[in-house]
Amino acid sequence: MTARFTLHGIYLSGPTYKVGLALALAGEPFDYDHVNLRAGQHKSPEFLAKNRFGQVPCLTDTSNGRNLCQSASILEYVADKTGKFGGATLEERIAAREWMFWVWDKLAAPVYRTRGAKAGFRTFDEATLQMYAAEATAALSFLDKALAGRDWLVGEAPTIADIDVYGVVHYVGEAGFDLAPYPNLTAWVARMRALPGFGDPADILPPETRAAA
Ligand SMILES: N[C@@H](CCC(=O)N[C@@H](CS)C(=O)NCC(=O)O)C(=O)O
Repeated sequence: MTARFTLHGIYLSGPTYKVGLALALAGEPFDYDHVNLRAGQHKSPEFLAKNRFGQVPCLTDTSNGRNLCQSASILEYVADKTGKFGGATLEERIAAREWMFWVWDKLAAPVYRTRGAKAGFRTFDEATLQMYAAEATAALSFLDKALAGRDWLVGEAPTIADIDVYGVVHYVGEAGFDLAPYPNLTAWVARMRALPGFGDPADILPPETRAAA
């Protein structure tokens, strides 16, 4: 049987992982379409017709033909359609959205870009790398304080804010930063990893196109 959702992405992509993780945690099987960025597939007319920004991830909802883009926006859609992780009240939904804007603003760039540099995909001069290290440290420290005395970023249960932020925090080690100085954040990471359905990128994103199991 064809799955309701098709995730278009690449296994190395943090934003693609966030969406795959949200679907996995929601218990929603999905078909997976490997987009070959090296070959420029994300700039092909067929792909641009799905995502005008020419980026992964993209999520197709085959029940209505919608193609969704921008990982945080996709998480809101998944929460809306599955009824999971969206937040219990309007206040929680607003707070979740605020966290998702915050993480892209303050943590995603320094972590993802430094990780890209470590893996040899990106090149930055030393001053830029130092700036990213300072930004990552400030944002991780902020997150650690925000998690003091609470289990989840918003309300009393995990939301797409946690999934979205986890989708960046997961790569902190690969970027060469350390979570050890942040006990609240480290405990939250353990809670995320204990959620039913949780998987690492390698569990969730295959290196090739694959139908839902
Ligand atoms: N803000 C976007 C960022 C997506 C993004 O940066 N995707 C990268 C792969 S991780 C990509 O497609 N890069 C190719 C490009 O931008 O041309 C999101 O959250 O979905």
